[in-house]
Amino acid sequence: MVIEAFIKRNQTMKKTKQLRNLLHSKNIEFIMEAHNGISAKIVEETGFKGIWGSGLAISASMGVRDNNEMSWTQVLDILEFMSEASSIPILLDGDTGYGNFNSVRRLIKKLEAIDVAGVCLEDKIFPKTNSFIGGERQPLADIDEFCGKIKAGKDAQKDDDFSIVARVEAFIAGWGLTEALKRANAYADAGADAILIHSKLSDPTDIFQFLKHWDNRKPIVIVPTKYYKTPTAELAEAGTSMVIWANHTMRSAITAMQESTKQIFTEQSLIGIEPKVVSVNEIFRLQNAEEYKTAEQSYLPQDRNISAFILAATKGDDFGSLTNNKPKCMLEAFGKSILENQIETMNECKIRQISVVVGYKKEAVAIPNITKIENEQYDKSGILYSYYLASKQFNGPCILSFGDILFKQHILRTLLEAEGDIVLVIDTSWWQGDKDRKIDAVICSAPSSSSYRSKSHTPILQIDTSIAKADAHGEWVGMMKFSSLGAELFRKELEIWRNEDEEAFVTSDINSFINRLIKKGLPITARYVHGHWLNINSLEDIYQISNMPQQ
Ligand code: SPV
Ligand code: MG
Repeated sequence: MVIEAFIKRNQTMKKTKQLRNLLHSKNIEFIMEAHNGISAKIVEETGFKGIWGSGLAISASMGVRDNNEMSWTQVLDILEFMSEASSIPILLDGDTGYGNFNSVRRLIKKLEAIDVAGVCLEDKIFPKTNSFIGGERQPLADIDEFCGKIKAGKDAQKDDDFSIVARVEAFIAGWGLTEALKRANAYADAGADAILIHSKLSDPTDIFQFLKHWDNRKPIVIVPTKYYKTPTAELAEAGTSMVIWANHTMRSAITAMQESTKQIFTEQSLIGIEPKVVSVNEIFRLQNAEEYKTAEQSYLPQDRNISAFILAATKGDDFGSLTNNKPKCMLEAFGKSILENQIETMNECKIRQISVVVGYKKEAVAIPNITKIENEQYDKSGILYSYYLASKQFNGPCILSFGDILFKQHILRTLLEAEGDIVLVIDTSWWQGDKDRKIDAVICSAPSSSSYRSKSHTPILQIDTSIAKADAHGEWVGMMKFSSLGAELFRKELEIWRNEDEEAFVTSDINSFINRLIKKGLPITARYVHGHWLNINSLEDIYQISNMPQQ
């Protein structure tokens, strides 16, 4: 909670200001190494208030040496990802500034453009070598020349809060306290915002000597990589303002990568490694994949991501022994099951994400590339309960369809193109109406019209099997479409009803629920079609299909 509150507060404060506050904080502060976008994010999530853009770790992550083998613009490319991935300030390890005073000016201009809060410049000669590799042989920069870089940098920055930390390498290069202090003072005079005093000793003698003689005119930053055994309290006590944990994100990543690859290599299997590594979902979380999903819904044409739910949990009452071993959706029609016919049509309309609510003889629904949603209560509940189970998986716009209907592709296309949040396909052909069975008749605000100017969708006023034929405008085919909003409204209303009256809810049919939504004022509309679909309800229907001439 504390970390979350901190992150939230920081998101509103300029990164340059955040770094400045850290440098001038009354307490000792800590910044942590990162070397790419994901490590920057991890450092921030952990709770650190700042990031060290380590030259060593960034070059190592690219598989090259800490000798300015990466060009400075290549470093900037990485840094831009790091900056984008985090809202805490980054202090870049800018080595020697990658050249002379003019390079520093250009560098700072570019750093400000990608919201990097500060740069640390070290008083060595370009191209540099890491301080822990033969440091005593490394030449130091001329003091005046280095001061010129600092001045040029300070003059170049547009944001007053951008920080330049001057790094004194005197101890690294084998010089003593006098040289270190001389340089630190000169750099402070030149305008440096803080001094980084570095040491490669495994004890903090040099650093403590320096701090003892430093008059606190500028904050002091240290990198205790080699004298790591010194308790932090002692570092604070000695007058350190900021500690850089300079390379441990990279080093721990290397440990983990070496161990994991070795294990997979020797075991030739992933079984042993799986419990030791984060899930792929954790990668998605760090990448903020969730936001992408939401954005897709706002900005992509909705139909492109439409999913489908087919309600196929029931046995069907009128099929005799045909449904002894399978639900009616698996009965054959035109050489394949009803369900496969439907799925094929959906696939042809580019709907790939298809879920089927199964119940009776669910194992018989053996179709590849579908997701099964199990309705354990298929024999105790009404069809609404299958809708309810489907609604729990709603994620954006979707088609819902009965599992016992066949329809031509153009009907589905018409529905996909229809406007509206909750749209039902309503047939006006009545060709099935001659049969002696109840149909899901609907009354709309207007009948279907062939006029060019007629509206493509018409509000539905009522749906019921008891509506007299003379009053009805058509028959619901059993298919409907939801926009993201429609799906969300539908899902919420199902939940509300369930909470209100569980018993009625569980046994309800879908028509009662649609009428309830209409009464509540939800926008439910009809998309009229004319024929070219089939509802398979009985043995007679199956018989008709088998004898139906192809036209
Ligand atoms: C870095 O992290 O690249 C540093 C610190 O400059 S050190 O490696 O200690 O020189
Ligand atoms: Mg470095």
